[in-house]
Amino acid sequence: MKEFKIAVIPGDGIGQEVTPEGVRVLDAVGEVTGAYKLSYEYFPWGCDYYLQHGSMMPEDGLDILRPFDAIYFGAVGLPKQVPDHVSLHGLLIKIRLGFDQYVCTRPSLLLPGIKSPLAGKKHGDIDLVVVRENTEGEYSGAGGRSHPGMPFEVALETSVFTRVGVERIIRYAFELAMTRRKHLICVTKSNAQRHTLTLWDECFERLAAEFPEVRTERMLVDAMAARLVLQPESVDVAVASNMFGDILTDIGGAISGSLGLSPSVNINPERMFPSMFEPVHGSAPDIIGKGIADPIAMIWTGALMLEFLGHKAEAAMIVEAIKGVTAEGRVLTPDLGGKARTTEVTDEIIAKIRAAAR
Ligand code: GGG
Repeated sequence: MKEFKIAVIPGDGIGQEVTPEGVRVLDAVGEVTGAYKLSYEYFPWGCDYYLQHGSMMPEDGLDILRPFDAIYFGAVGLPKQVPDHVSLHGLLIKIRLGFDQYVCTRPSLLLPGIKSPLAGKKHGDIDLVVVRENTEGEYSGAGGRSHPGMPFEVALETSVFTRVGVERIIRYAFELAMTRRKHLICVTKSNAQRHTLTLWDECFERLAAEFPEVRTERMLVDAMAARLVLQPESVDVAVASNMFGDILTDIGGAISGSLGLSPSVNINPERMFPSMFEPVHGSAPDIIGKGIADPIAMIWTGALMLEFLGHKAEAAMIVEAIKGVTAEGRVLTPDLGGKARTTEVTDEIIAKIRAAAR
Protein backbone atom coordinates (compact mmCIF):
# COMPACT_ATOMS: atom_id res chain seq x y z
CA MET A 1 0.00 0.00 0.00
CA LYS A 2 1.32 3.42 -0.91
CA GLU A 3 1.63 6.00 1.85
CA PHE A 4 1.61 9.74 1.33
CA LYS A 5 2.26 12.61 3.72
CA ILE A 6 -0.25 15.42 3.25
CA ALA A 7 0.12 18.91 4.72
CA VAL A 8 -3.36 20.22 5.49
CA ILE A 9 -3.98 23.96 5.71
CA PRO A 10 -7.68 24.54 6.31
CA GLY A 11 -7.06 28.31 6.33
CA ASP A 12 -9.93 30.70 6.91
CA GLY A 13 -13.71 30.80 7.02
CA ILE A 14 -15.44 27.89 5.33
CA GLY A 15 -12.01 26.46 4.51
CA GLN A 16 -12.12 25.12 8.08
CA GLU A 17 -15.54 23.60 7.45
CA VAL A 18 -14.98 21.92 4.09
CA THR A 19 -11.42 20.67 4.62
CA PRO A 20 -12.39 17.97 7.18
CA GLU A 21 -15.07 16.80 4.75
CA GLY A 22 -12.50 16.35 2.00
CA VAL A 23 -10.28 14.41 4.41
CA ARG A 24 -13.21 12.14 5.38
CA VAL A 25 -13.77 11.25 1.74
CA LEU A 26 -10.07 10.67 1.02
CA ASP A 27 -9.89 8.34 4.03
CA ALA A 28 -13.04 6.48 3.05
CA VAL A 29 -11.68 5.76 -0.43
CA GLY A 30 -8.32 4.69 1.02
CA GLU A 31 -10.13 2.37 3.41
CA VAL A 32 -12.48 0.69 0.92
CA THR A 33 -9.86 0.24 -1.80
CA GLY A 34 -6.79 -0.41 0.36
CA ALA A 35 -4.87 1.37 -2.40
CA TYR A 36 -3.21 4.06 -0.31
CA LYS A 37 -2.88 5.56 3.13
CA LEU A 38 -2.64 9.25 3.77
CA SER A 39 -1.08 10.67 6.91
CA TYR A 40 -1.93 14.26 7.67
CA GLU A 41 -0.21 17.07 9.45
CA TYR A 42 -2.35 20.14 10.12
CA PHE A 43 -1.06 23.71 9.99
CA PRO A 44 -3.18 26.46 11.55
CA TRP A 45 -1.93 29.13 9.15
CA GLY A 46 -4.23 31.88 7.97
CA CYS A 47 -5.77 35.09 9.28
CA ASP A 48 -6.09 34.00 12.93
CA TYR A 49 -2.44 33.01 12.85
CA TYR A 50 -1.65 36.45 11.38
CA LEU A 51 -3.51 38.22 14.20
CA GLN A 52 -1.41 36.29 16.75
CA HIS A 53 1.97 36.26 15.01
CA GLY A 54 1.98 39.12 12.49
CA SER A 55 2.46 36.81 9.51
CA MET A 56 0.18 34.37 7.67
CA MET A 57 2.63 31.50 8.05
CA PRO A 58 5.97 31.10 9.86
CA GLU A 59 9.13 32.50 8.29
CA ASP A 60 10.30 28.95 7.52
CA GLY A 61 6.84 27.81 6.37
CA LEU A 62 8.07 26.68 2.95
CA ASP A 63 10.83 24.61 4.55
CA ILE A 64 8.23 22.99 6.78
CA LEU A 65 6.02 22.11 3.79
CA ARG A 66 8.80 20.96 1.45
CA PRO A 67 9.01 17.29 2.60
CA PHE A 68 5.29 16.66 2.06
CA ASP A 69 3.88 14.80 -0.94
CA ALA A 70 1.08 17.36 -1.38
CA ILE A 71 -0.66 20.29 0.29
CA TYR A 72 -4.43 20.20 0.77
CA PHE A 73 -5.60 23.78 1.21
CA GLY A 74 -9.02 25.17 2.18
CA ALA A 75 -9.47 28.91 1.70
CA VAL A 76 -7.85 32.18 2.62
CA GLY A 77 -9.17 35.58 3.65
CA LEU A 78 -11.08 37.29 6.44
CA PRO A 79 -11.31 40.80 5.01
CA LYS A 80 -12.82 42.37 8.13
CA GLN A 81 -9.78 41.34 10.15
CA VAL A 82 -6.86 41.18 7.70
CA PRO A 83 -6.63 43.08 4.39
CA ASP A 84 -7.14 40.63 1.52
CA HIS A 85 -3.88 41.56 -0.21
CA VAL A 86 -1.99 40.70 2.97
CA SER A 87 -3.67 37.33 3.44
CA LEU A 88 -3.52 36.26 -0.22
CA HIS A 89 0.13 37.16 -0.78
CA GLY A 90 1.18 36.05 2.70
CA LEU A 91 -0.04 32.48 2.24
CA LEU A 92 -1.49 31.27 -1.05
CA ILE A 93 0.69 33.23 -3.45
CA LYS A 94 3.76 32.69 -1.27
CA ILE A 95 3.30 28.93 -1.56
CA ARG A 96 2.53 29.02 -5.30
CA LEU A 97 5.62 31.10 -6.08
CA GLY A 98 7.89 29.48 -3.52
CA PHE A 99 7.17 25.99 -4.87
CA ASP A 100 7.07 27.06 -8.52
CA GLN A 101 3.51 25.78 -8.88
CA TYR A 102 3.26 27.39 -12.26
CA VAL A 103 0.27 25.45 -13.54
CA CYS A 104 -3.19 26.12 -12.15
CA THR A 105 -5.84 24.00 -13.83
CA ARG A 106 -9.48 24.61 -13.11
CA PRO A 107 -12.09 22.38 -14.73
CA SER A 108 -15.70 23.51 -15.12
CA LEU A 109 -18.19 20.72 -15.65
CA LEU A 110 -21.95 20.99 -15.51
CA LEU A 111 -22.67 18.01 -13.27
CA PRO A 112 -25.75 15.81 -13.77
CA GLY A 113 -28.81 17.25 -12.05
CA ILE A 114 -27.24 20.68 -11.52
CA LYS A 115 -29.04 23.68 -12.96
CA SER A 116 -26.85 26.16 -14.77
CA PRO A 117 -27.97 29.80 -14.63
CA LEU A 118 -27.69 29.63 -18.43
CA ALA A 119 -30.96 28.57 -20.03
CA GLY A 120 -31.22 25.17 -21.67
CA LYS A 121 -27.84 23.77 -20.62
CA LYS A 122 -27.68 20.15 -19.53
CA HIS A 123 -25.02 17.84 -18.12
CA GLY A 124 -22.00 17.79 -20.39
CA ASP A 125 -22.85 21.01 -22.24
CA ILE A 126 -20.24 22.73 -20.10
CA ASP A 127 -17.02 20.71 -19.94
CA LEU A 128 -13.96 22.91 -20.14
CA VAL A 129 -10.64 23.52 -18.43
CA VAL A 130 -8.91 26.84 -17.92
CA VAL A 131 -5.13 26.54 -17.61
CA ARG A 132 -3.96 29.53 -15.62
CA GLU A 133 -0.37 30.71 -15.42
CA ASN A 134 0.21 30.72 -11.68
CA THR A 135 3.55 32.25 -10.70
CA GLU A 136 4.06 35.44 -12.68
CA GLY A 137 1.92 37.79 -14.76
CA GLU A 138 -0.24 40.27 -12.91
CA TYR A 139 0.15 38.55 -9.49
CA SER A 140 3.96 38.46 -9.48
CA GLY A 141 4.02 40.90 -6.57
CA ALA A 142 6.47 43.22 -8.35
CA GLY A 143 5.75 46.88 -7.73
CA GLY A 144 5.37 49.33 -4.92
CA ARG A 145 4.01 52.62 -3.69
CA SER A 146 5.87 55.85 -3.18
CA HIS A 147 5.04 59.31 -1.82
CA PRO A 148 2.33 57.88 0.49
CA GLY A 149 -0.51 60.28 1.21
CA MET A 150 0.73 62.91 -1.22
CA PRO A 151 -1.58 64.07 -4.02
CA PHE A 152 1.02 62.67 -6.42
CA GLU A 153 1.27 59.30 -4.68
CA VAL A 154 2.36 56.59 -7.13
CA ALA A 155 1.31 52.93 -7.16
CA LEU A 156 2.92 50.43 -9.52
CA GLU A 157 1.81 46.81 -9.95
CA THR A 158 4.13 45.40 -12.56
CA SER A 159 3.09 42.43 -14.67
CA VAL A 160 5.99 40.07 -15.20
CA PHE A 161 6.02 37.78 -18.23
CA THR A 162 9.11 35.74 -19.01
CA ARG A 163 9.56 33.70 -22.17
CA VAL A 164 10.31 30.62 -20.05
CA GLY A 165 7.21 31.21 -17.94
CA VAL A 166 4.90 31.81 -20.90
CA GLU A 167 6.21 28.93 -22.99
CA ARG A 168 5.95 26.34 -20.24
CA ILE A 169 2.33 27.14 -19.39
CA ILE A 170 1.28 27.20 -23.04
CA ARG A 171 3.05 23.89 -23.66
CA TYR A 172 1.24 22.38 -20.69
CA ALA A 173 -2.08 23.59 -22.12
CA PHE A 174 -1.35 22.09 -25.54
CA GLU A 175 -0.46 18.77 -23.93
CA LEU A 176 -3.69 18.84 -21.94
CA ALA A 177 -5.70 19.71 -25.06
CA MET A 178 -4.17 16.64 -26.77
CA THR A 179 -5.82 14.46 -24.09
CA ARG A 180 -9.22 16.12 -24.56
CA ARG A 181 -11.10 17.49 -27.59
CA LYS A 182 -7.91 18.90 -29.15
CA HIS A 183 -9.01 22.52 -29.11
CA LEU A 184 -7.07 25.28 -27.37
CA ILE A 185 -7.96 28.95 -27.01
CA CYS A 186 -5.21 31.42 -26.17
CA VAL A 187 -6.69 34.25 -24.09
CA THR A 188 -4.95 37.61 -23.83
CA LYS A 189 -5.60 41.32 -24.15
CA SER A 190 -2.71 41.87 -26.51
CA ASN A 191 -4.41 44.69 -28.37
CA ALA A 192 -4.16 46.81 -25.21
CA GLN A 193 -1.17 45.22 -23.47
CA ARG A 194 1.18 45.47 -26.36
CA HIS A 195 4.46 44.38 -24.74
CA THR A 196 3.74 41.47 -22.45
CA LEU A 197 0.84 39.81 -24.19
CA THR A 198 2.27 40.05 -27.67
CA LEU A 199 5.10 37.91 -26.27
CA TRP A 200 2.35 35.52 -25.15
CA ASP A 201 0.79 35.47 -28.66
CA GLU A 202 4.17 34.85 -30.29
CA CYS A 203 4.95 31.94 -27.96
CA PHE A 204 1.49 30.51 -28.64
CA GLU A 205 1.93 30.63 -32.43
CA ARG A 206 5.38 29.07 -32.22
CA LEU A 207 4.19 26.21 -30.00
CA ALA A 208 1.07 25.65 -32.13
CA ALA A 209 3.38 24.45 -34.89
CA GLU A 210 4.49 21.60 -32.59
CA PHE A 211 0.89 20.47 -32.04
CA PRO A 212 -0.67 20.41 -35.51
CA GLU A 213 -3.51 18.16 -34.30
CA VAL A 214 -4.77 20.84 -31.91
CA ARG A 215 -7.22 23.33 -33.37
CA THR A 216 -6.27 26.76 -32.05
CA GLU A 217 -7.94 30.12 -31.58
CA ARG A 218 -6.81 33.41 -30.09
CA MET A 219 -9.30 35.53 -28.18
CA LEU A 220 -9.26 38.74 -26.19
CA VAL A 221 -10.28 38.21 -22.60
CA ASP A 222 -13.38 40.40 -22.80
CA ALA A 223 -14.71 38.43 -25.76
CA MET A 224 -13.77 35.21 -23.97
CA ALA A 225 -15.81 36.23 -20.91
CA ALA A 226 -18.83 36.76 -23.16
CA ARG A 227 -18.22 33.44 -24.95
CA LEU A 228 -18.19 31.53 -21.66
CA VAL A 229 -21.68 32.88 -20.99
CA LEU A 230 -23.07 32.64 -24.52
CA GLN A 231 -21.41 29.51 -25.90
CA PRO A 232 -19.62 27.56 -23.17
CA GLU A 233 -20.04 24.32 -25.12
CA SER A 234 -17.63 25.71 -27.74
CA VAL A 235 -14.78 25.80 -25.20
CA ASP A 236 -12.51 22.83 -24.46
CA VAL A 237 -9.22 24.17 -23.05
CA ALA A 238 -8.28 27.82 -22.62
CA VAL A 239 -4.89 29.13 -21.50
CA ALA A 240 -4.59 32.50 -19.81
CA SER A 241 -2.40 34.65 -17.60
CA ASN A 242 -2.67 34.64 -13.81
CA MET A 243 -5.34 37.33 -13.42
CA PHE A 244 -7.34 36.52 -16.54
CA GLY A 245 -7.38 32.85 -15.54
CA ASP A 246 -8.51 33.78 -12.03
CA ILE A 247 -11.44 35.82 -13.38
CA LEU A 248 -12.50 33.40 -16.12
CA THR A 249 -12.61 30.48 -13.69
CA ASP A 250 -15.08 32.29 -11.44
CA ILE A 251 -17.30 32.59 -14.51
CA GLY A 252 -16.67 28.88 -15.17
CA GLY A 253 -17.84 28.05 -11.64
CA ALA A 254 -20.88 30.31 -11.83
CA ILE A 255 -22.14 28.90 -15.15
CA SER A 256 -21.62 25.37 -13.81
CA GLY A 257 -24.13 26.03 -11.05
CA SER A 258 -22.04 27.16 -8.09
CA LEU A 259 -18.54 28.17 -7.12
CA GLY A 260 -19.00 25.54 -4.44
CA LEU A 261 -18.52 22.91 -7.13
CA SER A 262 -15.26 24.12 -8.68
CA PRO A 263 -11.99 22.32 -7.93
CA SER A 264 -8.53 23.68 -8.60
CA VAL A 265 -4.94 22.49 -8.53
CA ASN A 266 -1.65 24.37 -8.32
CA ILE A 267 1.06 22.09 -9.59
CA ASN A 268 4.73 21.92 -10.24
CA PRO A 269 4.66 19.35 -13.05
CA GLU A 270 8.34 18.51 -12.63
CA ARG A 271 7.59 17.52 -9.00
CA MET A 272 10.56 19.45 -7.68
CA PHE A 273 8.28 20.75 -4.91
CA PRO A 274 4.96 19.70 -3.37
CA SER A 275 1.90 20.74 -5.33
CA MET A 276 -1.13 22.35 -3.70
CA PHE A 277 -4.78 21.41 -4.09
CA GLU A 278 -7.45 23.95 -3.20
CA PRO A 279 -10.99 24.67 -4.35
CA VAL A 280 -11.64 27.76 -6.47
CA HIS A 281 -13.91 29.31 -3.86
CA GLY A 282 -12.70 31.53 -1.06
CA SER A 283 -13.54 31.71 2.63
CA ALA A 284 -17.18 32.85 2.09
CA PRO A 285 -17.48 35.09 5.19
CA ASP A 286 -21.27 35.39 4.70
CA ILE A 287 -21.89 31.73 5.59
CA ILE A 288 -19.11 31.00 8.09
CA GLY A 289 -20.30 28.82 10.98
CA LYS A 290 -23.70 28.03 9.47
CA GLY A 291 -22.73 24.48 8.48
CA ILE A 292 -24.09 24.91 4.97
CA ALA A 293 -20.92 25.37 2.91
CA ASP A 294 -20.89 23.13 -0.15
CA PRO A 295 -18.10 20.55 0.38
CA ILE A 296 -18.15 19.27 -3.22
CA ALA A 297 -15.40 21.56 -4.58
CA MET A 298 -13.08 20.53 -1.73
CA ILE A 299 -13.94 16.84 -2.16
CA TRP A 300 -13.44 16.99 -5.92
CA THR A 301 -10.15 18.82 -5.34
CA GLY A 302 -9.13 15.87 -3.14
CA ALA A 303 -9.84 13.59 -6.10
CA LEU A 304 -7.53 15.69 -8.28
CA MET A 305 -4.86 15.38 -5.58
CA LEU A 306 -5.21 11.58 -5.65
CA GLU A 307 -4.93 11.61 -9.43
CA PHE A 308 -1.72 13.65 -9.20
CA LEU A 309 -0.40 11.13 -6.65
CA GLY A 310 -0.99 8.34 -9.17
CA HIS A 311 -4.40 7.09 -8.02
CA LYS A 312 -6.55 7.76 -11.06
CA ALA A 313 -9.06 4.97 -10.44
CA GLU A 314 -9.64 6.06 -6.84
CA ALA A 315 -10.03 9.68 -7.99
CA ALA A 316 -12.63 8.55 -10.51
CA MET A 317 -14.57 6.81 -7.71
CA ILE A 318 -14.91 10.14 -5.93
CA VAL A 319 -16.03 12.01 -9.04
CA GLU A 320 -18.60 9.28 -9.83
CA ALA A 321 -19.94 9.48 -6.28
CA ILE A 322 -20.26 13.28 -6.58
CA LYS A 323 -22.12 12.86 -9.87
CA GLY A 324 -24.43 10.32 -8.26
CA VAL A 325 -25.30 12.73 -5.46
CA THR A 326 -25.93 15.68 -7.78
CA ALA A 327 -27.93 13.55 -10.23
CA GLU A 328 -30.28 12.43 -7.44
CA GLY A 329 -30.55 15.96 -6.11
CA ARG A 330 -31.88 14.83 -2.70
CA VAL A 331 -28.93 15.95 -0.59
CA LEU A 332 -27.60 19.30 -1.73
CA THR A 333 -26.53 22.45 0.09
CA PRO A 334 -28.44 25.74 -0.28
CA ASP A 335 -26.11 27.11 -3.02
CA LEU A 336 -27.63 24.38 -5.21
CA GLY A 337 -31.19 24.96 -4.03
CA GLY A 338 -31.09 22.21 -1.39
CA LYS A 339 -31.49 22.17 2.38
CA ALA A 340 -28.71 19.78 3.34
CA ARG A 341 -25.86 20.57 5.66
CA THR A 342 -22.21 20.29 4.70
CA THR A 343 -21.69 17.04 6.60
CA GLU A 344 -24.82 15.43 5.12
CA VAL A 345 -23.54 15.95 1.56
CA THR A 346 -20.25 14.30 2.54
CA ASP A 347 -22.08 11.40 4.21
CA GLU A 348 -24.03 10.85 1.01
CA ILE A 349 -20.88 10.90 -1.13
CA ILE A 350 -19.18 8.42 1.20
CA ALA A 351 -22.25 6.17 1.12
CA LYS A 352 -22.06 6.12 -2.68
CA ILE A 353 -18.33 5.30 -2.56
CA ARG A 354 -18.94 2.41 -0.15
CA ALA A 355 -21.84 1.12 -2.27
CA ALA A 356 -19.71 1.21 -5.43
CA ALA A 357 -16.88 -0.68 -3.70
CA ARG A 358 -19.16 -3.52 -2.52
N1 GGG B 1 -9.50 28.36 -1.99
C1 GGG B 1 -9.00 29.41 -2.70
C2 GGG B 1 -9.07 30.76 -2.05
O1 GGG B 1 -9.09 30.90 -0.85
N2 GGG B 1 -9.11 31.72 -2.91
C3 GGG B 1 -9.14 33.10 -2.57
C4 GGG B 1 -8.65 33.96 -3.66
O2 GGG B 1 -8.95 35.14 -3.70
N3 GGG B 1 -7.87 33.45 -4.56
C5 GGG B 1 -7.31 34.20 -5.62
C6 GGG B 1 -6.41 33.32 -6.41
O3 GGG B 1 -6.69 32.15 -6.57
O4 GGG B 1 -5.39 33.82 -6.91
